[in-house]
This record gives sequence, C-alpha cells and structure tokens, in this order.
Amino acid sequence: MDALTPDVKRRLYRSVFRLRRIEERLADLYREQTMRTPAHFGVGQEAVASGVCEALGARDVVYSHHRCHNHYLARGGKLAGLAAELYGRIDGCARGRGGSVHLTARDQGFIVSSAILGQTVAVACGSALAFRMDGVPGVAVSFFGEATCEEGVFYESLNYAAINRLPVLFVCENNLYSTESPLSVRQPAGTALTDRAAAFKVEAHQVDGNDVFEVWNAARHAVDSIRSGGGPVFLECMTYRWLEHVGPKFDHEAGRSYRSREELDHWIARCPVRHARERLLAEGLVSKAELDAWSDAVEQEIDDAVATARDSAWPDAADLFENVH
Ligand SMILES: Cc1ncc(C[n+]2csc(CCOP(=O)(O)OP(=O)(O)O)c2C)c(N)n1
Ligand SMILES: [Mg+2]
Repeated sequence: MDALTPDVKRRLYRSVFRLRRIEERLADLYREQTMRTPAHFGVGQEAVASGVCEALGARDVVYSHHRCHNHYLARGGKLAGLAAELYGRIDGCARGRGGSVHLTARDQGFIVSSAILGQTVAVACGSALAFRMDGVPGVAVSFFGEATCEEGVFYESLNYAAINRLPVLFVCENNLYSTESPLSVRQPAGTALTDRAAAFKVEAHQVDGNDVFEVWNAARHAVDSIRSGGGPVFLECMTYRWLEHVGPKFDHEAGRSYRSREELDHWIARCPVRHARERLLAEGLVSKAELDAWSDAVEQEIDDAVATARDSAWPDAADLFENVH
C-alpha cells in the first residue's frame, strides 16, 4: 500500500487548494446571475473529495450527489466542462442540459451525479456488481451527504453490498445539516452513523473530514481492503459547508439564523486547506515561492475555463427533446 510520502502530501494540498479556489471563484461569478442553474457549492468540504479521489486507481468509478463539483474535479473532470455546464452551454460536460447537479466525466471515471438523495448509492452498487461479474478489480465509490442516511434506499444498498461483498466504498460527508435542518431534529440523540452501517456488517470508520491526509489514509486502507475482496466499507467524514445550502452566499449575508456565526467561525478555524498548507510548511515540504506558483497556475486555469465557457455556444433548441425518455 502507498505511504503518505512527501509527494502524496504535496499532491493532496494542491488538490484541496485547487478545489477551494475554483469553488470560491465560481461562487463569486454566480452572483452575477448569469449561471442559470441552482448550485450547491462545496467550500469547506474539499478534503473529502481530494482525499478519497487521490486514493483511487484509473479503473475505479465515482458517483456523487447534488453537492458534486468537488468530486467531479478531484476525480479529473475538466474544469472547462463544469464551467460551461453552469453557464448552460453546449461545451458543458452534460452538453448544457444538466446544470450543476448533473455532472459527468465518464472517461475520467466520474460516472454521474444526481440531485435525488440516495439514487446514485444504489447505482454505485450496480457498478460494483458489474465489476464483480466482469472479473474487473475496480472499486465503485458513492459520495453522499448524511441526509441520504435517512433514505430507505441507503439501507437496501448497504444490505445488498454486504451480502454480496461488493467492491463499494460508501463515503458519507457529514456536514451536520440537511438544507436548514440540523441532525438534532432528524436523528435520535446519540445516533452514530457508523453504528448503522456496522449493523449491516459493513466495516465503518469515522474520520476528520477536514484533514485531507487522514481522509486519504482511511480511503487508501479501505480501497485496498475492498479491492482484495474484503467487502464494502463505509467512511463517515465529519465536515462543514461554509456557504448557504444552495447558492453563493454565506447564511448570515442572507439573514438566515438556522445556524450561528460562531458555529461557522469554529469550522472556518478548522479550514481544511489552511490545515494542509500549514502542515506542508511545518514539515518543510513546500516553499512560499512554490505555493505562489501553484496559486498562479490555478487562477490562470480558472480564467481560461470561464472564458471558454462564456464563449461556448448555447445548445440548439431543436435538440431539446433528444435523450428525453
Ligand atoms: C429523495 C429526496 N428528498 C429530498 C430532496 C430535497 N433535498 C435536496 S438537497 C437536500 C439536503 C441534503 O442534505 P445532505 O444529504 O446532508 O447533503 P448536503 O446538502 O448537506 O451536502 C434535500 C433534503 C431530494 N433532493 N431528494
Ligand atoms: Mg448534510
């Protein structure tokens, strides 16, 4: 199994930093009201996507949910394809028909995201079954928020995966909220999601979802175990979304009070990007000049992708009913 070498640490930092800047810049642009799609930004949750996706191999496949930008990008989906999708253009990864919640990058192993909670969990199990039937040593990864653990299909999927020892990695991003509802009104006090998974005899671990190195380590162990026939694994990654549920604002900007500014500040103090950067600097694994160069490269990448997206044509209205079943 790979170790957490200096190269891996540098790669992980570059990944979380890139996701952060892309989401921040896209959220800023979203305020111009020219992206005609609802968008669930993943600012604050980057370490889960980066840590898991960096632990995967080329054959593995990834499924996601409505908060999918980080997963798509971390798996190798092209930024230009995401940007054009947000602007509803023909060069979007779903040809401008899907919007923010329906991303795809099949060639990179990011199969699809869907806004219907739980839907892609079952489909990921189908991919895992296909790997098994074809004798392919691939792993199917399902990313979802903790509210999916309140959907029946989640338990059917866990059960089916456990019985068949399917090569699935269930990755729950527990950011404590489902839209504006906290865990306390949705789950009995003392609930541990890892216990629920364990009840189905699925190996389950809770990790600090704001520590990209810890997420990577846990995902790496899980993927190795799954690939060698150990059966499915459930990872609960504790994290927090910084922005409103859907849209580019902070909740306090929008005058919402379902969670406090103090709570947000507590989590901002545990920023996954700063945490990774400080660790690299403390361990002497990166110079300030390199950090600046990486930053310049990301800003340029974003400038180019957004310019390309905005120059892209609109889909042809005559094709509107193509692929509609
Ligand atoms: C089956 C289903 N029920 C309800 C919704 C409405 N809905 C959209 S996002 C969301 C919150 C999901 O919370 P969570 O899964 O924790 O993800 P997060 O938004 O926190 O990342 C809800 C209830 C939906 N999309 N699908
Ligand atoms: Mg949530």
